Amino acid sequence: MNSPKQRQNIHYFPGHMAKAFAALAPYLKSADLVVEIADARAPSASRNPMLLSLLGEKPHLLVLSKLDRADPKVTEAWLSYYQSHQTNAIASDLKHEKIIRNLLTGASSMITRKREKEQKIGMKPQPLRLLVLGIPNVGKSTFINNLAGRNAAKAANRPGVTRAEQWVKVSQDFVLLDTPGILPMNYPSEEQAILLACLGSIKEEVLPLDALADSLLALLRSRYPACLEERYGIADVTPLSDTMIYEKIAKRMGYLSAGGNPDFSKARRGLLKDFQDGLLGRLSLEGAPC
Ligand SMILES: Nc1nc2c(ncn2[C@@H]2O[C@H](COP(=O)(O)OP(=O)(O)OP(=O)(O)O)[C@@H](O)[C@H]2O)c(=O)[nH]1
Ligand SMILES: [Mg+2]
Repeated sequence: MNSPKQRQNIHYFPGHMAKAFAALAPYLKSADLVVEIADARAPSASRNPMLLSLLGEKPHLLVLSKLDRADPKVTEAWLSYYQSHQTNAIASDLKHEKIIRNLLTGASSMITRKREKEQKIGMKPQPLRLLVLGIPNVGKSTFINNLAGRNAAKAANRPGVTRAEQWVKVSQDFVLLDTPGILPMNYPSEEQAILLACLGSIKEEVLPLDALADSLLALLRSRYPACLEERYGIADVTPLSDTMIYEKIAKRMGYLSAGGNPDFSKARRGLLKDFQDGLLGRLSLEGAPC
């Protein structure tokens, strides 16, 4: 896990992200509210401190996406944590839940303030300008499509889908700016990079897949052994070695070599894919701080 080669591999900041980061300042200036999207399954690792450092006094709403994929109790704990740390935050299933009401609640004080200001200077109400940002694949474009009620922004389950900024008018109340996902330039820890790769926010080629699956397995063993047991028909993972677990996964899922032996590489890939597709249940990889 800690070989110098692997450490080198996870520092990933392609040119288009540098460009997108440099382009943010003027958009930020004209925005009324910054909506930062992070993944509810790893709310800390999926935030980018580099983006937050730009915000200054700008009103900010944190939206934890993929609520339907995260452990509900853990998400609740994160929301209480934010509430007690003066962070405006909501959690949502951006794919299936109409988030307009949620957003209106989260942004209500900002809307009221803007309307009061406009009224004072005799100005017609203008739509609130929302700048949507975050790391890749967290659901920024999905958030915009959800509000717009149409596929106004391209969204897909891989990092780097949005490549350029795009304004989308959503209603009389909101105009939104979709932005390309931007990763931190440097990761504070290897653990964070591993979490981001599990969430699909870093391209798969960037990390050694086997090591990634092993890290995910370690996390799942400690946090959600029952999910592994249920999905792969294992009675008790506790006494088993990783190799034995992969062997059981391979047999259960039919990941076998031509000779009928368990294919460990396929079993590792299968585990990662099952997590990414939500087939292991609602799991959170990071608990809220106490
Ligand atoms: N289950 C679930 N899937 C979601 C949710 N939000 C987004 N997704 C999925 O996550 C994937 C990424 O969504 P995008 O909206 O393209 O993410 P993005 O942040 O715009 O990604 P980039 O443009 O690559 O930076 C897509 O497959 C979405 O359908 C959610 O709340 N729940
Ligand atoms: Mg996008």
